[in-house]
Amino acid sequence: MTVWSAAGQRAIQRCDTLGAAPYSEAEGQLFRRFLTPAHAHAIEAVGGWMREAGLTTHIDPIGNLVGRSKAARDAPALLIGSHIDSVHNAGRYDGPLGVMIGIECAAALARRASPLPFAIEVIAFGDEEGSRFPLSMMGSRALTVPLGEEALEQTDGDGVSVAEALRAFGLDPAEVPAAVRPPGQIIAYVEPHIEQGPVLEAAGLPVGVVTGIAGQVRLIVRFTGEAGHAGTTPMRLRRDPIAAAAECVLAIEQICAAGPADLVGTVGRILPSSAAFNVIAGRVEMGVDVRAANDPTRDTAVEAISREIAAIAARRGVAVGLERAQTLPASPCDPHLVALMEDAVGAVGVSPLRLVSGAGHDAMIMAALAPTAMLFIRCAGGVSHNPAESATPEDADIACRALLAFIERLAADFKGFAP
Ligand code: HGY
Ligand code: MN
Ligand code: MN
Repeated sequence: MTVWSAAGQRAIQRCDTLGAAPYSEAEGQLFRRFLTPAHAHAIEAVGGWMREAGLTTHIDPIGNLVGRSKAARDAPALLIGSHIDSVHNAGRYDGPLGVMIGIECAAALARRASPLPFAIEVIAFGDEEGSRFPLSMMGSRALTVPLGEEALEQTDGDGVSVAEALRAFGLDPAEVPAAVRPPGQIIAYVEPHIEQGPVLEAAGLPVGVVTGIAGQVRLIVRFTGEAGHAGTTPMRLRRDPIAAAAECVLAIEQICAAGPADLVGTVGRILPSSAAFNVIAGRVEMGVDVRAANDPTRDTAVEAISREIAAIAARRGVAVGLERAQTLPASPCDPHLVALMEDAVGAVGVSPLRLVSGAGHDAMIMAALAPTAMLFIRCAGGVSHNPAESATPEDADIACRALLAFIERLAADFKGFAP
């Protein structure tokens, strides 16, 4: 078995290990939210694997786990990483596989004959999915800007604030601004990640080169109708917010289906104020996710959706409030790094395919701090955010080799850091 097949095997096995208790909050499925005991257990395991690879580890003020190679203290670093939090009932590879591939590369580079001209840091972001608090990607955001009061006072479904969760995790919210990385410390950020789509599998390719990440908007829509008795309220007198929300779901689907192929709209959350057979709910909160490869397309769709929601609510006599909860601009990867990644993928015998990521990633936040690159790994059927998500040791192995070839090219190219 060549050293690399062990790397791919180990990366997949470690993701599988993290897919079960005590690294999950839920029995029989994977659910690992930011700053929970499951997150703390995952940090322990991943920290141990980082140290085995020769990295010195620490937890930063926002709860990210960082492993740094032996290099001069002030040496700038290439940051390799992804997230270790998950959605509810998640797959095992969305996030962790990128961290494990980073660890494998760090271990291989530690055996390199001559030292690299920069340090290697592998980072496991604690929050990317936003599955505990409304704002997502707090792990990477905290590296780019000081997270303010508003972010720290957000609460989860149990009313626990980010600040309280940090304290319970053993961290001090007052220290969070210290998580910001000064310009000049990071030469580039590279994120290996499963594709979470069908393109690589359809092309018969194990890895692909990401050119950019679609921008996304999250809307929270609050409908207020009139609660009533299901048996005694005539249909013509109803102001039913669930029916209004249902009509809006179909309208969102029609608007996005009529747009370009990369425009997508999803209602993944409809929360009624009551859930009973015999009650007309009084209120409904709906979550809408709209994405497109470029921001103008996305924003045009959001405007059309907002108009249609208002029209439907008015027609039904239902009051409606619409809040733009989050806007993530489309994020192009650095063209020079894309070219290096393309060359590296070719060097390991894979024909390079360029593709846009419809999924959001920490790389879109890290782009504020450093040039970014992403390497996609094929996943079966493109299935993700689903326990059926899967990737193979062979593809993980090829990704390790491609990423190592990328790092070698970056080192050959490196002329010192110009902050
Ligand atoms: O929402 C996303 O695209 C990512 O999985 N957080
Ligand atoms: Mn992810
Ligand atoms: Mn995800």
